[in-house]
Amino acid sequence: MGPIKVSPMYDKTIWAGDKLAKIRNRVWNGEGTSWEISVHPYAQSVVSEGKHKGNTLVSLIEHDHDGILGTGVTDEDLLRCAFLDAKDSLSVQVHPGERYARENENDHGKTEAWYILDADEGASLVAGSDFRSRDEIQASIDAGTIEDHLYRIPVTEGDFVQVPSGTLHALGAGILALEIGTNSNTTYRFYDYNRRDKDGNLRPLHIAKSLDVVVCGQTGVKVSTPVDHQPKVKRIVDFPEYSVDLIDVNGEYTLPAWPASFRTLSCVKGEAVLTCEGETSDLAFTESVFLPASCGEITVKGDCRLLVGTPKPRSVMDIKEPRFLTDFSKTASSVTLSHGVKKLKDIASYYLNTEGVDPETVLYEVQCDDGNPEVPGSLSYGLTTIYPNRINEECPFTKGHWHMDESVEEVYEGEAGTGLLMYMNHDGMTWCEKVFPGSVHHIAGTLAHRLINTGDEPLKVRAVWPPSAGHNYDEVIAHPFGFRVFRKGNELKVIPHE
Ligand code: M6P
Ligand code: ZN
Repeated sequence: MGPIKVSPMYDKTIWAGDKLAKIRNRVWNGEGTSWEISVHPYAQSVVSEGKHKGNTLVSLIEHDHDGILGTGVTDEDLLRCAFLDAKDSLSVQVHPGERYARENENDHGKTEAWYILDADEGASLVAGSDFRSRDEIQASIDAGTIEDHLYRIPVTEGDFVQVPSGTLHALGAGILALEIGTNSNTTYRFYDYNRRDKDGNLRPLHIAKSLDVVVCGQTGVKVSTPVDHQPKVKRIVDFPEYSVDLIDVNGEYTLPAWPASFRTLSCVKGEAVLTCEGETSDLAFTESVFLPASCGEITVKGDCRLLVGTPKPRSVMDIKEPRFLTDFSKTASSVTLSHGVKKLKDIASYYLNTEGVDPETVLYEVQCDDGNPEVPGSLSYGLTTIYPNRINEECPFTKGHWHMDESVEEVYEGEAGTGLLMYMNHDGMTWCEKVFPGSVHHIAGTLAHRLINTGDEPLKVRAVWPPSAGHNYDEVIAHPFGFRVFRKGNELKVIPHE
């Protein structure tokens, strides 16, 4: 069996935009959503071409469950593709997970991922909040300060935003997004900007249920994949429920068969010609097709970007690779890691005498899996490497900092080389701990901290800290650490900071 084409089903919404209608050259009457592929009772896709034309996808499944969905694939594994075309912001909302939806709504849970096809300049969306508890949310509702707590993510074409069930979220104004999500139509509207529809009515809110299902501290994750027309295959979304692979085709690509389950295939840039089992069909820009489990391999021709949604049947436990390795090489293409480099010229004023030393000398670098500074409990994991340079005998060091939030601690762990971890309290009292492979340092939030390489090898130190701590460098500039550390030959020489 080949790809199955179905007809889109449109819904009017108060926030609707006409970007999709313009792309599709159709008359627009305020439709903001389009269910592209769905077997949900709310909107059941009907086959639009071929010998099954006129039948619902559901009826095909009833006749040939294993051939269409795959053996062992059940109702709760199904996926839905839909467009959201927003001229105005959607309500701030939250979807239940599977367990709650089953027990309370006779529906499935909703986890979703948005691919941004088009976004107006400066567009952003909401995916998460800094609320730490339901009590905090309730207090903010009472005080009318919800908007101050929402976590906004700027987006542009090619961005993916992952929104697991339980995340407070709202697609923003000026965005056309394709949503690939689980098979659900349960939305709890939490906040609607007090806006009224054309008849002057507020839309109903579902605050109690929202509070039941919201997962505080859960934020959406953005992965940017700018359109560069270079052929590639990347797994961008890897939820427990399903994955989404991005496939950029420029020329020809063979999409292998996947007999384990059905898949969804969407064209989000350009257009493609698909050949499967000797039959050829077009896949237009913004079109999605359903690939039954029995679908053979597909040859794709064109200059296009495709998204493939693949369910992970819940009866099978998923065992994944770790996201990245200690050398910061990534095992999943959707992981973003940061890398900062400090040269002498960036921090020359911290040293006693930089004369004769090349300002381009790299003193240290920090590789990091950055947490989210807007989420109080989020963690960053970094590796600092300080190279064994001497700045006129002064040992190289990190800038050193206090945390902006001094209630926040940090842990360092020595991995290679030898050095010192210098501490300073608010009285200017300065002391050190030795750092060597295997040394562990639990840093109090009330102390400034700086690493110093006193050895002949790179000093490598791992660090774990909440990025919400912030870095206070100014205080260290105003009141420097009490000592400078030099090395003359094999001797350490410590002099008080003037
Ligand atoms: C560690 C952590 C980071 C810090 C880095 C470099 O990896 O403590 O927060 O940024 O060291 O230190 P600094 O910012 O003081 O130069
Ligand atoms: Zn720190």
